[in-house]
Amino acid sequence: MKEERFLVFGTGLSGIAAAELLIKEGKQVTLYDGNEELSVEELRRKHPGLSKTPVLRGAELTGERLPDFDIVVLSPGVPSDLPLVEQMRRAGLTVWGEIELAYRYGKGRVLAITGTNGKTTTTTLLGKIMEAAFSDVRVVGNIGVPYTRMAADATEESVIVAEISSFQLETVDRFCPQVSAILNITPDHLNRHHTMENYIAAKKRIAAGQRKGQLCVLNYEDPVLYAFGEQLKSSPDGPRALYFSSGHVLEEGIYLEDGAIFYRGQGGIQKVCRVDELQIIGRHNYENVMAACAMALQSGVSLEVIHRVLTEFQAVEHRIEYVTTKRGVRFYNDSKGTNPDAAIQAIRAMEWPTLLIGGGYDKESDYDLWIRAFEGKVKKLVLLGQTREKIQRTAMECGFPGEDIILADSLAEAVDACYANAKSGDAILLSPACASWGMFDNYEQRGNLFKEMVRELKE
Ligand code: UMA
Repeated sequence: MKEERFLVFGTGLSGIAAAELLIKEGKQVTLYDGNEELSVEELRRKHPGLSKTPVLRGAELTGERLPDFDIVVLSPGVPSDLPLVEQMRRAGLTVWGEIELAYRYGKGRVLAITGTNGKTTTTTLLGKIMEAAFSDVRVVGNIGVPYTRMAADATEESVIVAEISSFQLETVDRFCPQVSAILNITPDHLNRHHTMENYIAAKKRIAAGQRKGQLCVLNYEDPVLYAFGEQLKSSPDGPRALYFSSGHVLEEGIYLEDGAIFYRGQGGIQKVCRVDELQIIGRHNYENVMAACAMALQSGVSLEVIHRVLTEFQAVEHRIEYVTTKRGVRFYNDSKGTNPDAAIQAIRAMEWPTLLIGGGYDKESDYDLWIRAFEGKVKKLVLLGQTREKIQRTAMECGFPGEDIILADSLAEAVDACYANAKSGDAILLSPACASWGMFDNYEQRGNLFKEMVRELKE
C-alpha cells in the first residue's frame, strides 16, 4: 500500500498531533476541517511546525480532490459514518483513526483501557503503578494527551498506558495492545453510535487485533462483558480473558471479598490490599482498582509496588475527594457533584451513615432520583442556597423525614450543623447536586472553602 499522501481530518488536539507526527515521519500532509470559520492564520501561529501544511476548510474539499490522498486520519470527534467519510472510502482512501496511526508509527508495550465509566481513574492509576516500576511510561489517549504526540520518540522499552474512547475504537484496524480492559458498558454516546449494539461493538474492538498470548481484562459483573470473555475463551487464537469481580469470588482473576481485593492465579491466592487502605471509595472505584491491578500484575509489576501506589493514590480533586477524619468522622468533598447524576454516584459510594450537604444554584433539575438513591444512608440532609426549599419539598415527598432536614444560611453553618450531629463512624459529604453560582464563583472555590472549614474543626 502507498502511504505517502495523508489527509488529516480535524484540527483539534488529535488532528494537530497527528499532522505533526506525519510531518516528522516525512509524509505529505494536508489538514482538513469541516469548520468553514476556522482561522488558518491562527492555527499556523499556534503551531509553527505546520506553517507549510496546506489547510482545507468546509466545502474546499471537493470530490475531485479526494484522489490526491491515500489515507485519511480521522479525529475522534469525526463520526466514521459521516457522508464525507463514506465518500472518501468509495474514492479508495484508507480510513484510519488517530489511535491506528499512533500505533503504526509508535513503539513500546501498549496497555489500553476502555469502558463507559471509570476510564480516566483507571488509566491514571495504572499510569502511576507503571511509573513506579518502569522508567519510560506515557499516559495518553482520550485522557487529553494525544497518543500520536507520544508515538514518534517512543522506544521498545516504552510503556504506553492509553485511555481509549468508543469514538477512537471505531477506526482501529491493526491496533494491538499487549493488555486491554473493558470496564463496563452502559448506554452512552448513542447519538453518535445510533444503537447500543454499535456502541458495544465499538468497545469490543479494543481486543479485535489482540492475539494468543495477550490479555483482555473484563468485568465479570457486566453481562455483556462476561459473554464476551466466554467467547474469547472459546477462540484458541484470540487473547486470554481475565475477569475482575466486585460480587463473586473467582476461580481465576481478581475479586473483592470481605473488604479486601484478592488475585487468584496459577500461584494461588494473593491479597492485593484491603479497601479501607485506599483513599478512593465506592464499588465503582474498587472495580477500577481491580482492573488496573490485573493489568499491572500481568505486566510483571510486583504486588509490593502495586500496594504502595494503591494506598497513595488520591481521587481527582473535588470528586468524592477524601479530606480528613476527625473524631472518627470521615469528610468527603464532592463539590464537583453539580448535578443530580453526579451526586447519585457520590452518595452510592458512601458506606457509612452520612450527613449530606446539598443545594445551591437552581438549574431546574429534578432531585427525586437523587433523594431515592439515599437508600436510608442519609442521617441528616443539610441544605443551602437557592434550591434548598425545593430540595426539602422533594425530599419530604419522597418520604425523607422532615425532622432530619436542616436549612443552613452558609456553608460554614452547614459544616457546623453536620459536625454537631455526627458521631464516630459517620461520614460528612458535600455533594450539592447543584452548581455553586450565587454563593461561589465556581465549584472549585466551594470545595476549597469546605476543605478549609473542615481542617479548622476542633478534634
Ligand atoms: N470536526 C470536523 N467535523 C466533524 C467533527 C469535528 O471537522 O464532524 C473538527 C472540528 O471542527 C474541530 C476538530 O474536528 O476542529 C475537533 O476534533 P475532535 O472533536 O476529535 O477533538 P480533539 O480536540 O481532537 O480531541 C479528541 C477527543 N475528542 C473527542 O473525542 C470528541 C478528546 O476526548 C481527546 O482527549 C483528544 O482527541 C486526544 O486524544 C475528549 C472527549 O470528549 C476529552 N471524549 C469523549 C468522552 O470522553 O466522552 C469520547
